[in-house]
Amino acid sequence: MPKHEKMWQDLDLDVELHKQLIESIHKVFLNTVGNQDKRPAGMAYFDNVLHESHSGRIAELIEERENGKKMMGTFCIYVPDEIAMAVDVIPIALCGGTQFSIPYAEKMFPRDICPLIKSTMGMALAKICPYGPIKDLGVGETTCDAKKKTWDIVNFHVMEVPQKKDDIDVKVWRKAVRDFKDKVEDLSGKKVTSKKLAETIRIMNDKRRALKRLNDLRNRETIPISGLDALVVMQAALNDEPLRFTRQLNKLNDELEERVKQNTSPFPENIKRVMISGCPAVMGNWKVHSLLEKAGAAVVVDETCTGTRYFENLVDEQCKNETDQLNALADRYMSINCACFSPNDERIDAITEMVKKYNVDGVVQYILQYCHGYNVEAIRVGNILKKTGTPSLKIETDYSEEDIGQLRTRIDAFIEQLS
Ligand code: BJ8
Repeated sequence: MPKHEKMWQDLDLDVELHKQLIESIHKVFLNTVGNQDKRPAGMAYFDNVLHESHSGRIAELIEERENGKKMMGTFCIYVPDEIAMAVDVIPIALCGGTQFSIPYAEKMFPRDICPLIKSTMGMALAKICPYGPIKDLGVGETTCDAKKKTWDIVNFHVMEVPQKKDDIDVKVWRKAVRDFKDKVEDLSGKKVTSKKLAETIRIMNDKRRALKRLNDLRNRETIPISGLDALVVMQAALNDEPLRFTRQLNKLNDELEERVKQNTSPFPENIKRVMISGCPAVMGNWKVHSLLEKAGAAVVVDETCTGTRYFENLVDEQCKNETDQLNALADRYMSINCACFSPNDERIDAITEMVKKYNVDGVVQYILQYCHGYNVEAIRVGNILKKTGTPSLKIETDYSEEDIGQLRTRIDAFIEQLS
């Protein structure tokens, strides 16, 4: 019996179907991430995080649970990991990025909801997600309609993310953060302390600092890493143990510094620099980054939740008591400019600044099919880019390979336009 098969059986997974899932993801990985040239050696670690996400990482989490920790599944970067970690609850993102599981979700869910939700729910319904059986708590949020209604079905704890950023909304969100603290305290039977919070805030800030360092390196004239590999790092960030992740990322960053000095890049000189802006691309989803870079562009920055929105803005580390720490946490998370906010001027301003900061030649607005928030906000984003003379392309797509030919043609034409 192959390694980990017994574990999957014990978790009551459909082992045969699970094998097909892994093969399917592996095939996509080889055709995208795996067939790039001049990859940094340090990427081997992050590739492995992806490969081990259903095996070694699950075994590790099971062991942690046996040692008294709890596990919490999340679906949005609005959930403040620091608070859970302060009471030994391990947060893991549950979002699915594979087409394989979508038909299983469509047996129950409407077809016309976003692939991220369908992919995740399909994995649970088809019994091929090992995280479902080992999670002690699921945490959702009120960011988009399809997610909100999904939580009612799967019985998640729901955090109220407001839709505006006025004073009253800040109060609502701070309360949601305090309620979340109560929830994880109940789950673990432990109390959040100011000392523990200070420790977990530092751990997560260090992780953000390392991710920012990676992003700054992508902004050099010699681009030392592909956008696709940077995406793999981001996807690993949502799954890996944070201290280990940060250590490995800093090692990779050191290697990238060296590559800049040696003028080593996966790209030719004067390549067109592109920013991706919009929806997250979670583990298993490498489609648009791969198409863009194969077509001859370099993705130098991602204005997404698998990009800058995940790591920008640190939590204030100077707060001296628990109340101030919780408010500082709430404030940092509320500065994430998700398209669920209205108005969302902060996101428009951030995009304008990033175009300049990263010296991008063009922006690709990446919209997951049926994500109405980002899709409608794309009009404002497109208008501001037009005003600043930045060429942009809006891509609305799912996880399937059906539209790859058509996307390739549009991307080729876009890159031609940048030249
Ligand atoms: S903070 S972007 S991670 S909600 S699931 S909104 S793609 S229709 S993921 Fe998100 Fe939090 Fe916002 Fe970021 Fe659209 Fe799909 Fe909804 Fe989605």
